[in-house]
Amino acid sequence: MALSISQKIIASHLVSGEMIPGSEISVKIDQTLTQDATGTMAYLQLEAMGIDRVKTEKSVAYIDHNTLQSGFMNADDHRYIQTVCKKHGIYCSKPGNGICHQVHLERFGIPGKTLLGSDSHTPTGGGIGMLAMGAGGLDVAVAMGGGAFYLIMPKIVGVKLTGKLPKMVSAKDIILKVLQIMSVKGGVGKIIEYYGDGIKTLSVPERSTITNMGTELGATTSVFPSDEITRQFLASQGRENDYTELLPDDGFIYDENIEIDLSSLVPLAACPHSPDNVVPVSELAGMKIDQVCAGSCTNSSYADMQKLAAILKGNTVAENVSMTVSPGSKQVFAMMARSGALADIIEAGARVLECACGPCIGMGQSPNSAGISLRTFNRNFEGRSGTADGQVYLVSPETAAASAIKGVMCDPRELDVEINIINPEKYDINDNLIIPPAENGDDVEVVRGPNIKPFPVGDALPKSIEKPALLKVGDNITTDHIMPAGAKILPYRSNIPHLSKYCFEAVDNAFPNRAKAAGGGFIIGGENYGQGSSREHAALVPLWLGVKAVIAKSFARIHKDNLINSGIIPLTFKNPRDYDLIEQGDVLCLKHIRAEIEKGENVNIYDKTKNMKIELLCEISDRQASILLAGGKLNYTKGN
Ligand code: MIC
Ligand code: SF4
Repeated sequence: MALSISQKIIASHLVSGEMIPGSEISVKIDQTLTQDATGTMAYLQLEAMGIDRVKTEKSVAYIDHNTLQSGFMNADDHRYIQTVCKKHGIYCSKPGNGICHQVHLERFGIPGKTLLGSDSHTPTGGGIGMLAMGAGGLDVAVAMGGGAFYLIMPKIVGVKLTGKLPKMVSAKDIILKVLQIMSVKGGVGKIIEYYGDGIKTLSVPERSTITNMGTELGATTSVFPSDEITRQFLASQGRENDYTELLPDDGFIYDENIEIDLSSLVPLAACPHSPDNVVPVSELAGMKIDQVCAGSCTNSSYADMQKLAAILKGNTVAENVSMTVSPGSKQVFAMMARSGALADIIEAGARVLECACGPCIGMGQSPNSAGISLRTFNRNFEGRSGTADGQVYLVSPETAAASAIKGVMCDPRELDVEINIINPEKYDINDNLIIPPAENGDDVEVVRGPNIKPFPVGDALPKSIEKPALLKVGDNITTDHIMPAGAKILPYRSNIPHLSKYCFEAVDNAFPNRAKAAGGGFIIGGENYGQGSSREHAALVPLWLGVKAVIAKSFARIHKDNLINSGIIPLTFKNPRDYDLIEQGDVLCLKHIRAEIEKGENVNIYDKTKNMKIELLCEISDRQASILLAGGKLNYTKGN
């Protein structure tokens, strides 16, 4: 049988299940990555599971999100991560070394391997033919301990690229086009594989921009073949030995097909507040802008930075615009300095930030009130920038730089500049900020600061639950809505009680107190509940506030897993129209919930306020049912 690229990787890593779309499988994980905002929790869980030494081929902890140190909290967490890594066999990439996905691609990713990361943009690794997936920290901790990763076998969507990109149109415009076609929930339960002659025109950094932002489709992951271009990239990173060719078999038939002629693409922009709200930049041309931020794990490669520099060179950022540039890694940053690109960027008046996530996760650089901010990032969810009414547009580096100097949204094809960026034959390699683990961790002392508080662990599922509907929300609720990030809150990622004060802050700031007063209850959600980040805090914090179940029209993959891992039941409406029947405040009763989950039956909920019964589905595997019955994955793992 002809196999696709990801099917080949799955087949060679399959631990259980059959590769039938929709059924549960598990795969062996070769590599893991964590970042600090999810990593602290993942390592606390690793310790709680009693895992002495990681069993993966390579596990790396990156410190890239919480790099602002306006109190002791982040610095304490950095110390904790660095020491816990040293003890348990994990490499630690120090702050200043760069954004996890960029550094992992440069220094560690290997075609054909599986990578599980506690960050939703882990699929960046698909740019070199890895099966790279995001997951909650607990799933990553289990994988570090040698446990398999469970997922629903996805369908395979083929995106055939033909032709060649026109001048000033770039990889970002390709993925924005795919988002326009498929929407933010179009990729749920699917892997996106790119093929066709057009891929031969795309370098690894360009391919990785596409697989990175494939996350915004809700896809399990996105993958490019590993071919001559991959070999050249690995060779330029001094890692040619890591190369293996990985192509789809001739005659493989994709479950769905999309075809894009690259030569027909134009510069695109995702308008507020969703990455699939895509229009041609030309339609927005002339719109006055306030801020431009370049960087993030989507567009911070050396080539992206060189493009910015080429456009900014000899120009000045418009007086109404504040522009920031965050290089993706120390390697990129140092090479920009050596090539002179950094000087061109500084000279033009851009504000150069450290190589970290920075403004992408609201760590500084929030726009002015109602400010229009153009960002080369991957998410423009409402409030994510740190300014509640900020208007974020997602664009390519070319559009960002052109608009920065014009002061208005500008189609970069209008500029009179030639940019011809050639990827370096040899990148400058210096891994001095990657701390290897101790050979024998026994003597290493793990340092814990006062910011680290115990995390909540669920209780075994009771026979029945009667509680109020604490909150009713609409479609596409993101994890940024459920558990916001940003400079004010991120330092408390290892302090769930403190974080709980901000749960659903932008939606309804009375929620935390209401939940506590009621002794917990239910959340009612629409389609694609929990899209976006892998942060398990969006489950752990509701757990701490007493949330027992979320009843939604549909769920995003990682968040659904995180709810189950925390012992919160993810339920869907059998008839989605029943969503309209339940109102916030209704008292709901799951009379036989334990028995229903045990037997794998449909779940009935009684709305006592309305005196009616509503049929729900609990679409989970037997293994997930056992996790829920145990009150979450930690209890389940300890009990097995
Ligand atoms: C994000 O882009 O939202 C983050 C911050 O990288 C998250 C992880 C987190 O919340 O810590 C992600 O994408 O998973
Ligand atoms: Fe960091 Fe932003 Fe990438 Fe998340 S999306 S990993 S916050 S750069």
